[in-house]
Amino acid sequence: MLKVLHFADAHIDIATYGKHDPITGLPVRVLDFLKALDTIVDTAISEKVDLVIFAGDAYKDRTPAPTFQREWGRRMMRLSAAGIPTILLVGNHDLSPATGRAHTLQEFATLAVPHIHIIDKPVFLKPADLEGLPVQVLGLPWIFRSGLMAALELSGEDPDQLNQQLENRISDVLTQWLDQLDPAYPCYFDRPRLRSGRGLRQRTGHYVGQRPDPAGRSCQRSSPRLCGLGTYSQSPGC
Ligand SMILES: [Mn+2]
Repeated sequence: MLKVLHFADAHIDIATYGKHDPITGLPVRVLDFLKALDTIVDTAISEKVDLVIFAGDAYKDRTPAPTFQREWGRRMMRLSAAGIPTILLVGNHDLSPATGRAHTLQEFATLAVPHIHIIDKPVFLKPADLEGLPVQVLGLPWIFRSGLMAALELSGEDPDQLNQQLENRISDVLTQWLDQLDPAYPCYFDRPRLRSGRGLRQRTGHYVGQRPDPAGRSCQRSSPRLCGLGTYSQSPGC
């Protein structure tokens, strides 16, 4: 059986309150996040998981300080060195709304870090894309509405109409992917929340099937072997 470790919303740089640790110089609160991240990485290695799926938000700040990048990078490199295929999906906090800016996970792709797979655009990963693992992943990273509009060549004159158009196009893409699923392999659906109008946000669930969103309906209909993974938050902006 395939062993998958999923986590999300690391936000390791949230350090608004509290003292600094005199030895590392890092905020004590950050040390808590890093300890939790160590537990995740240790578990992935000790349990010999086949795949790690991170569903977005390594940091809170989309321009993280080098110290935080070092700490995140050290831990991802442990997964890489252990030879564990690791998917890092770009979340809303990992991406700048400004066109052309790199996201916070960019360097792993630029430097082609072994076993680290960055999802920064909608993608359907098959076994051949995932080092031969018998698994499929539908990756839908965070895309700001302006970027989504540009990618889909939509104009934004009427917000309600635009939301509907976006929803339809995303649903179309997902439906096409779902039609191509190989029933021989399990499939994971990896995405953060979609950023768009309130109406669409309310209709898009974090987990497949838990809320009445087009992706959820399509996925439930398509395959009982499909599992949704995502970020989880009860409040906007997380
Ligand atoms: Mn988050």
